[in-house]
Amino acid sequence: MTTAVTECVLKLYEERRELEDYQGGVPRWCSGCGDNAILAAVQRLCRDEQLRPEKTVFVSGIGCSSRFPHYMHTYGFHGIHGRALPIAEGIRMARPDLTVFVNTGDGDCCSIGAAHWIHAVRYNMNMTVFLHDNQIYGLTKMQASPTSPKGLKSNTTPRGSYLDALQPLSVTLGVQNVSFVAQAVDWIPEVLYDIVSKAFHHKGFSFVRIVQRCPEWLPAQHEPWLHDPQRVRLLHHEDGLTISPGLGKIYRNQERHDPSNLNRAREVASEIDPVPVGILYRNPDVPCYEDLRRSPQLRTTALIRAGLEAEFDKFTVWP
Ligand SMILES: Cc1ncc(C[n+]2csc(CCOP(=O)(O)OP(=O)(O)O)c2C)c(N)n1
Ligand code: SF4
Ligand SMILES: [Mg+2]
Repeated sequence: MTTAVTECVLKLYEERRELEDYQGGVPRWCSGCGDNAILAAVQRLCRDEQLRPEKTVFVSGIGCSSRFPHYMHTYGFHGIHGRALPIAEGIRMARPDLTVFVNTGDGDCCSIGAAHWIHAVRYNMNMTVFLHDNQIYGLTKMQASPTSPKGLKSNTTPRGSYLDALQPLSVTLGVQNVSFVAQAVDWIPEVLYDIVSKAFHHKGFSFVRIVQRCPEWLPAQHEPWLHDPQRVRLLHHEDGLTISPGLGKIYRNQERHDPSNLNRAREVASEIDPVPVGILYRNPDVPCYEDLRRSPQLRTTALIRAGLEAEFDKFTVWP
């Protein structure tokens, strides 16, 4: 009997998982929403890496993009607006055996969650973070976000936004201990997948800004970039992206960029047109906070109980 059960469990682990095995509920995003392309790339990654759903968790805040965990057939935590990163950090500390992904919007990450973002970069915990940057608050129906372009008319900026847009790549690259920064656009699936995969394979805080279309509130915003391949500059390098011959024929605007060059990465980060796409920076040698902090002893139940008893004993009033 026991052997039969063991065989059954082993078979479950050995069975190859297909794309459908990672697909959760039917996405409720608008048609043409760039979130759909990001979901497709991430589900493909899970299939290609044969990630175990019960060992994988997607964490998000609040926003259209933050509905992501519902559409993955893995564990998920649809969190609190702006708090996806601290939730993910808690998971990393408590459950180092889990693979952690974060999906966060430009409002979620760069506005209400900005303080958490800065510190998460510095802590460099091992997780893959996707910033779905549609340059607007989508879910709450079109308020300007920190990454909205200057002059954008929205519900909160009827005369047009007054300030230059915040550049998420520049901010991230300015923080101590930054270890991986990349930029993708939702409309080039081949490159999007490649970047998602490179980010996943980096050990540390992998930050991927994805320029994401929101056809509902900003239908014209990305049209010029979409229709003119010259306005996309592909960054390539043997330690970064390699461009396939087919893609190279369409996207001829290319730059050889070494991802270990932080100063050049910072220059590239502030460019908007042409939009740079690729791995801007990677440093595999930055230590992860959870590795620095984790006790070398295993956190067994007995050890945890002994620690708690010792704490409680400090407050004992009876002799
Ligand atoms: C503490 C708190 N403040 C405000 C809100 C309202 N709210 C929900 S989503 C959102 C902005 C969403 O924008 P973004 O993060 O860019 O995600 P998108 O919908 O564009 O994917 C806001 C302001 C909230 N849910 N909680
Ligand atoms: S409102 Fe915009 S971001 Fe939200 S689902 Fe629709 S297209 Fe996507
Ligand atoms: Mg947004």
